[in-house]
Amino acid sequence: MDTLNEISKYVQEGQSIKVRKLTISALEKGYTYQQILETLITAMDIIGNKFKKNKVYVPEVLIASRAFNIALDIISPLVDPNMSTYIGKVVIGTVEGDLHDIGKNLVKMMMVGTGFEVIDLGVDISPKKFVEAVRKYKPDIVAMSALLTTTMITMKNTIKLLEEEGLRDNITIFIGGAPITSNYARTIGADIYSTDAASAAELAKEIVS
Ligand code: B1M
Repeated sequence: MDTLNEISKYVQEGQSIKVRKLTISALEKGYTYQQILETLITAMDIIGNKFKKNKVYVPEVLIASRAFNIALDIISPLVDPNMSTYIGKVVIGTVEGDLHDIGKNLVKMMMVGTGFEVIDLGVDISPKKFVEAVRKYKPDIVAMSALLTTTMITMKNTIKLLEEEGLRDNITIFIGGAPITSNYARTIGADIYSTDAASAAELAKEIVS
C-alpha cells in the first residue's frame, strides 16, 4: 500500500499517531501538500458516507476528524504566504452550538495561503464572541461556518448583533458550510457565500482587492 493510501486508511480508522508519522513521511517522499489534502478529504468523505448510512457512529467520526486535523496542522505551514503578500484580515469561527471544524480549518488554511492573516476563534462561537472579536481585531472579513441546519440560524443572529453594535458597515460577512446556500446567505444579509474552501479564499481575495 502506498503512503497516501495508508494515510487514508488510518484517517478512517482514527489512528492519529500513524497519520502524523505517515503525513511527515509522505512530505519527505515528495508528495505535495495538495496530494495529501486530497487524500484527507476523500477519507473524510468515505467516513461521512458511512456515518450517513449508520455504518459508523459519532465516536468513530470524532477520532477520524482528530486524525484529519492533525495531518492538516502538518501541511498547513506549507501554504503559508510570505509576508509581502498580506492582503487583509479575517476573523473565522464555527457558529454557536456547532462543533464541526474540518471545513472551517480548510477555509482558514486556504485563506492563509492566499495572503490573509486569519484569527481563528474555534468552534461554538456565539454572536457576542464574534462581536468582541470584531472590536478587538478590526478584521476586513468575518467568516462563519455551520454544518448543522439547527445552527445556521445563529449566523443571522450574529449579523443582527453586529448591526446593533454599529459594527456591520465596515466588514464583509462571509458564510459557508454544507447546509448553506446562496439564497440563505441573501436572506440573512450576508455579503458572500461559497461552497468550498478554495473558492472561499479566491472570493475573499476579490472582495478586499
Ligand atoms: Co456531524 N453531522 N454531527 N459530526 N458530521 C454532519 C454535518 C451530518 C450531515 C451527518 C449526516 O449525514 N447525518 C449531520 C447534520 C445534519 C443536518 O443538520 N442537516 C451531522 C449531525 C446530525 C451531527 C450530530 C448532531 C450527531 C449526533 O450527535 N447525533 C453532532 C452535532 C455536534 C455539534 O456540532 N453540536 C455531530 C457531531 C460530529 C462529530 C463531532 C462526530 C464530527 C465533527 C468533528 C470535527 O469537525 N472536528 C462530525 C462530522 C465529521 C460530520 C461529517 C461526517 C463530516 C463533516 C466534515 O468534516 N466534512 C458530516 C457528514 C458529511 O458532511 N458527509 C456530519 C468534510 C469537510 C471538508 O466538509 O465541513 O462541509 P465541510 O466543509 C466544506 C464546505 O462546506 C465548505 O468548505 C469545505 C470544503 O472545502 N465550507 C465553507 C465549510 N465552512 C465554510 C465556510 C466558508 C466557506 C465554505 O466561509 C466562511
